[in-house]
Amino acid sequence: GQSFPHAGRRKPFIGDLGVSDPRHPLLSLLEWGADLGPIYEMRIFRQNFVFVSGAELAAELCDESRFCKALPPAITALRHYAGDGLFTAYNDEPNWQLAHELLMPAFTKSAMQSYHPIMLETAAELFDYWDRQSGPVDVTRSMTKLTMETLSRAAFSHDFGSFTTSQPHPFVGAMVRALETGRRKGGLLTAPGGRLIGRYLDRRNAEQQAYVDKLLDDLIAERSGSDDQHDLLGIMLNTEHAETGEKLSALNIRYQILTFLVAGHETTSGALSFALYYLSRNPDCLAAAQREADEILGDDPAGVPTFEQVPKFRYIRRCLDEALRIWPTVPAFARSPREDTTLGDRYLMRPEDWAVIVLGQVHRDPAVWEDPDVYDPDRFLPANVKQRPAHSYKPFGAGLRACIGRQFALHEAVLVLACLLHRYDLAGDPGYELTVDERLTMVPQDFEVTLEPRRAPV
Ligand code: MNH
Repeated sequence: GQSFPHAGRRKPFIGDLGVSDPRHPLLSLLEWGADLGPIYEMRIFRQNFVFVSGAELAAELCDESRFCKALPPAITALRHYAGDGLFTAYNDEPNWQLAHELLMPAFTKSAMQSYHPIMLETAAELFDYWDRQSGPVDVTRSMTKLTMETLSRAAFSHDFGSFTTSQPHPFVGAMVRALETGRRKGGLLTAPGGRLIGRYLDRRNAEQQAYVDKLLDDLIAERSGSDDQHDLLGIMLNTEHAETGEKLSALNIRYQILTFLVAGHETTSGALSFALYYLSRNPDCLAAAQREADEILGDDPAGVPTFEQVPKFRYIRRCLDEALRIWPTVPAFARSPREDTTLGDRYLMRPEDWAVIVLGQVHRDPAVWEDPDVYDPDRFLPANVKQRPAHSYKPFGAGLRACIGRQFALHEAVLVLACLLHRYDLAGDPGYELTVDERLTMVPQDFEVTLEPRRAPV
């Protein structure tokens, strides 16, 4: 007997379909659900979606003893591409446990040591690329080239040549289009005829997907038989489970690589881009971040941090944390109860139910965040973090199924911001109004900065 707040009049048959712009489902949700919190529902055809936007209910859903990851239609639709890879696997699928155990060591803080030189080299290539351009640079496009290169080099030692061509590598386009199809299919699954349209979309997309799959399968085949473990692919090919001796199959390795590429590049690119947007709008924060970069990196504008120095950019890290608060680039994740339970002492949930945590709303819940729309990196000073309730900030998800690439993303993003701010002064176009592009993740759209070298090389 629970009833959920709901806006406006629900239409017969299509339900709330009209309020959700299929090109921007999450962005239209942020608007539509703005005043409905902390829990509300949307019905699209026969499917009920329950959304949680309040920090208190979100914290309850993050309690791992009562709830676990759920895979709503938008994610199950991706299984066509990513199968039982880490992100799209069901909690009880054996390959999740196996891959999680084999790959955790490759994503620890100390494992970042081996990716550190790759991250530095890729950042240097981006700066060279910028130095050869004239005029303002498109921030998101640049950052996406950077994160795509870093990830493909760290994951399977492949260079897509992003900085030597003006166009992105065809693989990137094909991959993004394939996944875009998946996302659209996810929105259709509950519609009458949705499965049919979904199959049509898959057929139309089959060629793109075959190209992506073949490129990855060839890469995997090339490397099997060799015992080198210098990248993620090497680790996946050559590690076996300590007790059972099991290894990942070639097909599952392809799913994992595609997962890392997708989960790992646009997300980090968006985080970097939003941070640069807010820095360009907040001169005091920009000055403080540059001061920190200069203190640690010294006089040489081309100075780079050692591995051990990266965690010392405390202020720059806070700038990033705050950007991910206002614009979490993975905008939502879903949770299901392990057993029948009552959420918020009111809403009965069964294991087949799920609720979507809308991070963009939870991260701006006025009960937790003062002036939630104001960019203020000092919210992440340790003393302030300690005062907030647990689970009020979850850009990397929760529990066992939280982001495995968190350290990777943070190490890369802090390192790149530090080098960038040390090397350039940046100015955004004062007339630019932030528009957010919703792809698989959220990124700023058409945001440009003008870069000026800060001083002559020594
Ligand atoms: Mn990442 C899961 C956010 C960078 C690989 N990631 C998640 C989840 C969130 C998330 C949220 C949980 C989703 C859910 O519960 O359904 N990830 C991010 C953000 C960034 C990010 C905001 C960057 C900023 N992620 C990365 C990088 C990689 C990566 C970089 C890989 C190198 N993420 C993953 C994988 C999972 C995941 C793999 C699934 C983990 C699992 O379920 O076991």
